[in-house]
Amino acid sequence: MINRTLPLLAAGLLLAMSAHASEAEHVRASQAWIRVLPGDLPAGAYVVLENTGDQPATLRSASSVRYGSVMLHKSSSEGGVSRMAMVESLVIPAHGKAELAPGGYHLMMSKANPPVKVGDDVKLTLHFDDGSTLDTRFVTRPANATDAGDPHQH
Ligand SMILES: [Cu+2]
Repeated sequence: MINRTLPLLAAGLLLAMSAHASEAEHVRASQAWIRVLPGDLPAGAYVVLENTGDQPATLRSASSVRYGSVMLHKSSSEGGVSRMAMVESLVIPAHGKAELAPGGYHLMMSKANPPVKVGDDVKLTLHFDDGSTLDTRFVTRPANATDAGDPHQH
């Protein structure tokens, strides 16, 4: 049973993958930045993801050689208390966008090695549901930064 179905399954997956362009190919990342906090405190990463494709794209995770741990989180505020929860994925609707921003979705990064300083450029690799990836350059900003602005205009 297993011997017969596995090759068929693999062939089906290959067919499905070649029929559509990958999710990452349709996603544009902009305003990517990291809020660097002092010491070993985890840093939040924020980015606007735009999906130019006809199918939704699903962000699953991210990774970086500079951080030992990168997690997808969502902040929320209930009765004046702000909290964070891990989330499994973030859907970027077809011809729509999803925003990772302070107070909402963000990537929470810790175990920086070597430590990341304000002014460093950090490359993150965004991983999508279909296995495709998007390398994105994030600029680092100080703890008191509140939104992305456009760092290239200053
Ligand atoms: Cu977090």
